Amino acid sequence: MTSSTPLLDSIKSPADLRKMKESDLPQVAAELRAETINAVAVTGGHLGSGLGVVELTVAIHHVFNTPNDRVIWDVGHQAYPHKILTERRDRIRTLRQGGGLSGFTKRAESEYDCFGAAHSSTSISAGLGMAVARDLAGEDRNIVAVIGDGAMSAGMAYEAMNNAGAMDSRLIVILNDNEMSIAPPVGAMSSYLSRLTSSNTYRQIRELGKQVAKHLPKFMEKGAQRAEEYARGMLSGGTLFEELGFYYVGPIDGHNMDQLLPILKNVRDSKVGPTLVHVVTEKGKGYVHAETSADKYHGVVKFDVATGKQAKAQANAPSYTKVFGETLVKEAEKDGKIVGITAAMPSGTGIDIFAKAFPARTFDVGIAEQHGVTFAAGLASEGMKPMVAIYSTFLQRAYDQVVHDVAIQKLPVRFAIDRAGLVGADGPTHAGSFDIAYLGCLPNFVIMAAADEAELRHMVATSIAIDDMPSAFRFPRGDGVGVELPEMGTPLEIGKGRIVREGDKVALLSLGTRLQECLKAADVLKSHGLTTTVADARFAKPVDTDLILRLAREHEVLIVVEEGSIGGFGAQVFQTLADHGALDKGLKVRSMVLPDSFIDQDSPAAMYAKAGLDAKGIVIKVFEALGREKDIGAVQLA
Ligand SMILES: Cc1ncc(C[n+]2csc(CCOP(=O)(O)OP(=O)(O)O)c2C)c(N)n1
Repeated sequence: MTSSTPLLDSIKSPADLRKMKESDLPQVAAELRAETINAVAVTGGHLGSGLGVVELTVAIHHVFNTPNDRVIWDVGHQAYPHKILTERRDRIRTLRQGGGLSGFTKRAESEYDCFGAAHSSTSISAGLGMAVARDLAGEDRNIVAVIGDGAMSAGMAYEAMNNAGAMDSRLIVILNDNEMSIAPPVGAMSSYLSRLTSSNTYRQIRELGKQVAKHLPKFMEKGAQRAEEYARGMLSGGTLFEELGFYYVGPIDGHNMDQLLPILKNVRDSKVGPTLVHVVTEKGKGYVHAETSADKYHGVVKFDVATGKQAKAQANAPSYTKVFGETLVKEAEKDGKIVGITAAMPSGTGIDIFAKAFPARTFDVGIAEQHGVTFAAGLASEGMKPMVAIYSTFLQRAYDQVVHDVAIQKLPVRFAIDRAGLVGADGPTHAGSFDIAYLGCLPNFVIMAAADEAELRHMVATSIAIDDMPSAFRFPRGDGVGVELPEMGTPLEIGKGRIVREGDKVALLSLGTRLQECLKAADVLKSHGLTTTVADARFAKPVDTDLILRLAREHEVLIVVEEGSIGGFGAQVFQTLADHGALDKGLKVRSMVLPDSFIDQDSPAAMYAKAGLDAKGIVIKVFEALGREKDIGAVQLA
């Protein structure tokens, strides 16, 4: 029965939810779903994943004693309903905004977020660590890891299950199976889960859901363990998980409280070793526009709740991602050896564009960055030309594969590094801050950064042409600057930068898309009587030694600008200057990099301003280097 007073209003924390009658929980779920939709309509963000776990979220917080019981949300992008129930409803419309709630789970934000995430497939490992810590401390609490079927395609999840099964530690893993990653999931594991859920036994449990609910509590009186065995016996399957040492329960309907509540209670009380509850949900559940969209509204910008229409920002230029995808198609039309690889991010990386043109030459390996890189190395070892299209932040996960399988063997794997630099609303977990530093220190690597979309086109061509060692080119999230695109890219001379504007007092050496800000800064400096050379380094490795030394020789001040962490291009330039004695002659040299801190989510402009990596910041840096601090107040740029 539904009541007309919003029940959600009476829930300040999960403790209130736990006092409620089970029969009220479907209404709580309905209100929570509406609140999630209304909030994301104004903030944008991940929607479909959260809508799919609304009932599960309510059931978990009702059955488990959070925050003492630990609940870990894998990736954390589905945790908006969890945030609403855990004392953050009043701030839910600040999601992903500057100063607001993170779009993922974050330890610093709430005691209910016991583990921070955003990169996938970490929850079982973290949960096992917590379970072992509990056991060593002689404590008694439940540890619940909720992981999606997409996240289950990553090796780390299996490493964790393998370890958990052997340790027999008490850990509950809830597999949230919605048959979707961002794109439809891929791989044998995904087919295995489909077989489990489409088997007769699953159809049977759907019909028998009510009966299970009636029976299980009664069994519990006799012994919770027996009840579990009953459910398990009825729903034979999950052999793979059982072989790994997990006690498998399911599959159950994740939108049906009559199934969720008794089974979660039994699992909570049965105190057996590691348990996997296989819950079947629908991504985007309960919001028709999400349910009927191809990606189930995985990620959305602001939208109109009634029509589901998303607010499209007016773009002045194609996105870098699109330019990359289209350029790769053009190159692949000429060269049959080019293949494209993505780790579960076909649309995010532009590989979907390539896949349309060359389906047989496209490989989505699942959320498996490590495998993806070594798979590419294998392809390269046989003479293919693999292009690994990947976000800077996710390539971090495959670092040893880059070093050991690619660089040491000097295999010509190409890396198209998207989302290089600050990314705005997704915050520090998704910022591409470190790739220049972590690749720049490796021998046998060519590393480029595109200053605009035409440069990107040339860099794709350059990396295809480099066939005797690995290469990478980085480019940011978002739209290009609107320059004219050449029909085809032309391979660049390796290790050579270019002068974009000539001056004689100040030199700005830029790597990547901060070039536009350097040009703006040069205009301002000119109005202060400082003529400025602006150079685009193009290559972070090998650096253009001649260019660097010339800039040092012919200017009083040299500022190196990049959108990356310390230890990146600036460090290479300093090393070059030092090794050639160019620092001994009074040159005023400064580097501008991202601050040595993790910058919280905000608008990109605000993040750049905070990092000082905009035109204003560059001008200030020049004045400081020249000892003209008194001029800083007159800098007019926003
Ligand atoms: C290591 C890593 N690679 C890629 C991603 C990008 N990503 C975010 S969510 C997601 C899909 C996750 O699918 P699933 O676990 O099934 O959750 P669902 O969104 O379907 O609820 C991907 C690929 C990521 N977060 N982490």
